[in-house]
Amino acid sequence: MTSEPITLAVGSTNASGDQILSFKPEVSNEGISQGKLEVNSSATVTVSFTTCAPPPPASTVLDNKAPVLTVPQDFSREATGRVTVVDFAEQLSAIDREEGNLTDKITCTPVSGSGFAVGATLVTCSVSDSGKRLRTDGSAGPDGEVLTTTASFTVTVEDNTAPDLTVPQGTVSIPAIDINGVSPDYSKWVSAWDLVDEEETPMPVCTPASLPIGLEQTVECTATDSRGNRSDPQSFTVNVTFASASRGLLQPVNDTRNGLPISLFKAGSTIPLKFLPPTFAGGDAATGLAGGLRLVVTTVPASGNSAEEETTDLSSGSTAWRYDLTAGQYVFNLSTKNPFFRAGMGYRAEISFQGVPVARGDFRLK
Ligand SMILES: [Ca+2]
Ligand SMILES: [Ca+2]
Repeated sequence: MTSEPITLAVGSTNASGDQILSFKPEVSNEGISQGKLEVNSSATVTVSFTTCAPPPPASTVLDNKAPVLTVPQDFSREATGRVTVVDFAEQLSAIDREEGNLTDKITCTPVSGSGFAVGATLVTCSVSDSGKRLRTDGSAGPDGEVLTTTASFTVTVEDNTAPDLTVPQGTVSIPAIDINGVSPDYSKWVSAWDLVDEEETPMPVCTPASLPIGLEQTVECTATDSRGNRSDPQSFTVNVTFASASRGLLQPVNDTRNGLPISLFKAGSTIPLKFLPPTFAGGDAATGLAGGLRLVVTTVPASGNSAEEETTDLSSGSTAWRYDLTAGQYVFNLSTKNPFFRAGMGYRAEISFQGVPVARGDFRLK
């Protein structure tokens, strides 16, 4: 290519006395790699150019870049057991400029899907590339140093769940150990299970700790795990009874449960009501009950008599109950002079201590 002459400013001279010209062609420099300068006496400069091939683009090897590793934010999970399986693989990713998706090469300690104990656990993940390098033109360059990226997050397993508490559904009967009742070992009837504590779940706490002799007493229990999560209270019913069952009356009142005929007494007479003492859990006879015994006499409708039962408590105003140490029996002399007692009627005598039956017998008046 040639161009029209252009006028250039004259600069200084070099050591040889040549004129040095400095100029910037007002044309694209793409095709200009060299030129030729001629200087004449009148300082007219003629510049001619030859066309050269464009220079090849510069192509250098780029530095390797480390993979970009993405891990979850710190997060929490509710415990599902002594250890809780936590899966976070779906939340991991790694992208490398030179090698693309490296998610499959991520390693974590502990690994996703591990069992995590209650509390905070630091998870550290890392991923390494293969050290590949690229040229600026996108072609593969020589391998460089392998680069590793590390990232951490915290998994916190929390236990906010109270233990499962199990109490009896029906009424529990517990024999008294003495006249004051019993301090039950509730672990025989009550249990708790906590997902995290498992077999180390603390025993439930039940109140009251001790119970008097008596029926239909309410016991309330709660279960608390080792981290202080307390269950809602649950209650059940306890009868504190005697170890021996309710017994029949002794002679002179026939025990009809043994097949004897019903005893017949004259109206207005005094009937001795006697029975053997019940026993406590250890087998000892309960001989100190006299002050708390209660007698209830009920009419038993005779055949053809449709009258409703009547009930009366004759314990007050009658001779007191006493324990006959020699005979080993409780004794109560029942006077039938009271108008409640009438010839021709049948009666049932029921004796209890703090509501717990201890003896029962039937008789008739003539
Ligand atoms: Ca890389
Ligand atoms: Ca728990």
